[in-house]
Amino acid sequence: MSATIESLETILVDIPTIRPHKLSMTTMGVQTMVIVRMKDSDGLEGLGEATTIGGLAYGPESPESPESVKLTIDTYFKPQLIGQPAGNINTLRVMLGRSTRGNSLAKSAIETALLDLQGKRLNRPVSDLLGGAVHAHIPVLWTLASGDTAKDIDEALSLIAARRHCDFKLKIGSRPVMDDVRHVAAIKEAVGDQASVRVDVNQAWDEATAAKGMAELQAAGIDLVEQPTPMKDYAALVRLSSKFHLPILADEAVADAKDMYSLAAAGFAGAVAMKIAKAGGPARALEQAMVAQAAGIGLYGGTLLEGTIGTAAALHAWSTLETLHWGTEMFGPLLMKDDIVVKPLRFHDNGVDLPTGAGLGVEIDEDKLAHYRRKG
Ligand code: MUC
Ligand code: MG
Repeated sequence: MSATIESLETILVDIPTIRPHKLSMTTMGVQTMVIVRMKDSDGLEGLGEATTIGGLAYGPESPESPESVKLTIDTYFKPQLIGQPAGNINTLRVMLGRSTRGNSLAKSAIETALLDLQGKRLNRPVSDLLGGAVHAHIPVLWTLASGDTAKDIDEALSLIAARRHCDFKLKIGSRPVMDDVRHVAAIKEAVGDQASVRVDVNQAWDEATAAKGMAELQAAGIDLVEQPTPMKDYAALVRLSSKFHLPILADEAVADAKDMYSLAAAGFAGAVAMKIAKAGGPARALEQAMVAQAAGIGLYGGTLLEGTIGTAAALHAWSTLETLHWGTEMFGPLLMKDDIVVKPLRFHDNGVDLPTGAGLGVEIDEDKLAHYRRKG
């Protein structure tokens, strides 16, 4: 008889960011992670994580907050999962999918914990469970979002010199469009050809503003524009993607494989930010990748600024893809002042190493977890 799920604990962890992280909809000073600890009847433990950005500020129309992810798992998922065989991840996924609409963040944390547990049981890395890693070192960009042009330039130049990152994403959309264009153009001018500079508007522009903004950004040498217009407005994304040779990266618009199919079928050309949190887990995110590949849409490994556990889970998934056309943004752990794992991920040479070892290859530092877990 295979091992069964014996316990499931969810823990809210708050870690301050190294500097304010300014997006069009919120400024982050702290990141909250929901850590899942799932134990089986053999005494093995699987880890999972869910994050979002700025409480309820980010994402879809029925967003999940860290607190509501914890409640969903504790109240609705845990009673279904306890006592079930831990080894058949698809059966458990179908069960949760039937009982619960949406809630992709909570589902992603559970799928991650199940994969970690399975990997530990089989003594194989999670990437092997997903078909095997094609890459052991994965490119990672950095987001410049201090809100101050001069600070962003200093940050970019020192990261280029350290060979920590050579691609940068700028968070724009909270200011008038020409203010943003001047900010972006100054950074591109300062880094020149040493770096690829992209922007993320996080849905802040209407279509006319986006057309003006994209024309200016194209002239300034920007490489990619992420989610310029509201997520549901597929027609605007399609029109803008055919108007400019500056490519668009669909982020909030596309959560999973079905969304990817709809946007591609509507005529979108460009790229997609895959996120395990949007899709409902690492395996689900890879389903989306297959649809995007079939439609000729470029792949990019996205983040909801997960800590090391969630970042490692996504890296195992992205490592199985032959081509990540736009690299990844799996820098979440670097934005936080501290970590709750024994061995942090190794970021070097403009990327990160895929963790090795069984499961995710990540171990909790119990003292750090006790220190940062939310009290009361
Ligand atoms: C987003 O919308 O892409 C990813 C990197 C970052 O700085 O914010 C996130 C969310
Ligand atoms: Mg984005």
